[in-house]
Amino acid sequence: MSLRYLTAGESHGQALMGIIEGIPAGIDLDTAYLHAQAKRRKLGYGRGNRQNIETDEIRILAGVRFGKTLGSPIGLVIDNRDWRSWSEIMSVEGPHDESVRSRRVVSVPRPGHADRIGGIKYAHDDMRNVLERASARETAARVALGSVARRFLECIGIEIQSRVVQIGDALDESSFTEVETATIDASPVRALDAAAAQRMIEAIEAAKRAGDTLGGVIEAVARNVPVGLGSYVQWDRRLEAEIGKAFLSLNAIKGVEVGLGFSLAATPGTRAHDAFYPANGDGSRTSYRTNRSGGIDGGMTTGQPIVVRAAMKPLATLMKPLDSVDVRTGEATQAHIERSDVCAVPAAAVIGESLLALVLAGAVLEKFGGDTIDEIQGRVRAWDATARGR
Ligand code: EPS
Repeated sequence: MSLRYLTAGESHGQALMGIIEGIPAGIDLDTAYLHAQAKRRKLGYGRGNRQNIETDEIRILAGVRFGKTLGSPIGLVIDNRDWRSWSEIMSVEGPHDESVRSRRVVSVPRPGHADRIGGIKYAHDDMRNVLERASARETAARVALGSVARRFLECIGIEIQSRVVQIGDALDESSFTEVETATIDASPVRALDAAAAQRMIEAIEAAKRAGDTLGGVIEAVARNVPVGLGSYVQWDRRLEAEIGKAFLSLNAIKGVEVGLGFSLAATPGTRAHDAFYPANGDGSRTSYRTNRSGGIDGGMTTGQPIVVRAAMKPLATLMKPLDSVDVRTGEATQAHIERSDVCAVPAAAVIGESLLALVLAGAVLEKFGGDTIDEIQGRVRAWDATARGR
């Protein structure tokens, strides 16, 4: 196992935590870098009030000394500022006052959320015990870990960006050309096309007025990825499988595609693949003119940009709630209303960057190994020269 990581923490608990092991020694890393990344996840039109409460500052508790990674596990903490309002309800030792136990109890599950099945599975009568961990607040920790992975990938020249392709039925049909990340971050919906952005904002406004929520499609791209990460030799080493798992692990994601993905199903073979052409001057023996595969063929990176899209369903917490059942009485009622976002698609896109970074960091370590960043940089350079000659 080259890279492993875990998160812990409840949405309104004291803090979120993450541990990542396998990051090589010798990488410059500080809290300012991580905080700059974490703040990007808070961007986006359609988020709720919670984003005004949290600062998502990341504390590095382990694995870094004098600004450099040690090669030991890196431990991170993000304090929940909202904990101040929840310290009794979410207390570890309490309740100190029995009346607290009944406060903010969730007994009516939200359709589409983890509430009902989580309550059955873990025998919780109060489904707050489920929603606190099922909450997408957890992604703050994943982005913290993903930002460590991103810092590692930067050291070998890999760059990762994201954008929003669709919110509700508002679609941005432009292609993901090279744009500064700051420009994309400046769009409240992470759309490249200004007219599409306006339509997305209007769609979110309309959903908000209707007590509704909206999903959409995100896209993450990794550029300058070495050829040959992943493998065809075993099912669980195919890079697309790893990417699919990572993206489907993100709250509310229901579909993932790489490259032209689902639309390839309706495309004839003569127009579905990326033909090879002779050298185009970058030192490689063959070149591409298209990237329909999204940078992966046979479970391995082709050296072209990796392009991943994921479909996010609308958030399950609705201000105009769906029909549900009170699990205490068995009676029909309306689902629980919890403060929430109208649309979190722009945030999901930023999180997608971290998910891709974590997958690629693992794949880089598997191919190039190494305990120090110097070793890995040397191997990547040597491999690049070898691969170009083939
Ligand atoms: C979330 C509900 C909202 C979101 C939260 C995810 O939180 P709250 O119930 O405190 O208003 O803001 O997302 C975050 C806090 C975050 O940092 O992304 C949910 O139920 O999943």
